[in-house]
Amino acid sequence: MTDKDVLELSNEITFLCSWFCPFAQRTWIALLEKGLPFTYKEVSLRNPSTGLWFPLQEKPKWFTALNPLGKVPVLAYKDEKTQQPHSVYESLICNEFLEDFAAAPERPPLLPPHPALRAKARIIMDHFNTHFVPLFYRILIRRDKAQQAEVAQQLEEECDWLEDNLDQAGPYFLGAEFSLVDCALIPWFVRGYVLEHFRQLQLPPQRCTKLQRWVKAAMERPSVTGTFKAPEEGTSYEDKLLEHYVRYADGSANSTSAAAFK
Ligand SMILES: N[C@@H](CCC(=O)N[C@@H](CS)C(=O)NCC(=O)O)C(=O)O
Repeated sequence: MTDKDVLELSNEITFLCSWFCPFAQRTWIALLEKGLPFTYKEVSLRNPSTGLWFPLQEKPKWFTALNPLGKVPVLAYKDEKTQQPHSVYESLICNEFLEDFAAAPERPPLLPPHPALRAKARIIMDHFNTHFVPLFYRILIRRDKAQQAEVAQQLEEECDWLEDNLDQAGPYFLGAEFSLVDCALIPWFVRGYVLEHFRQLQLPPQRCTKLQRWVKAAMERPSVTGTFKAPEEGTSYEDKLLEHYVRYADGSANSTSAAAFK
């Protein structure tokens, strides 16, 4: 991290990300789908010597100036006409911003045109955020086997909810076109093997056949595979992610997600 108090912004979007973060991955995928030029900037959220997450007051000022919550993702840029600096944070809001910002005929839309279908997309993303996401962390954080089994069942029930809301024909969540819903949900299925490794839980369950087809199709999308970047050259993304989640699974994670989803 730089000690400078201000991050110099340009007219091109600067994307603040941490390679392991599923929330930031949502926005990374949307950026790649839109084909927008952007500068990737890795933010180090954990102290490399202790492995512990930096508390808010120890994060660099340039970073908290762009997001007072001290979290990734952040999109920051200077308006071309006015030269006013802007920053946007919270992954789902970043993605909606990109949809508005890059609304041009040559950029693929990531929401359907019909207002009711756009609303449905938002209902699915909101439901996933408030139901599935906390359970993903909770099953890793819980130490007690009976509690883990209870959360596993809740996660499977959430998959049933997704299955019921998935388009019949697919292959993407809302149908033939890849959308913000795919961007918002797929990062947690990219991490499916993490739950299998630490909790022997296979998601989606066998019975969710549409969801399984969706995971496969979305995981083959270049915008999704384009985000599978290990932090160091020559290391495996999958192995590094497993290392990252050890701290949740052994109870030593001090991140805000670990605290929020206990
Ligand atoms: N609700 C936020 C969550 C973002 C988030 O929790 N990001 C994590 C990294 S995966 C973070 O920056 N954590 C910093 C911290 O907890 O100090 C969003 O959707 O963008």
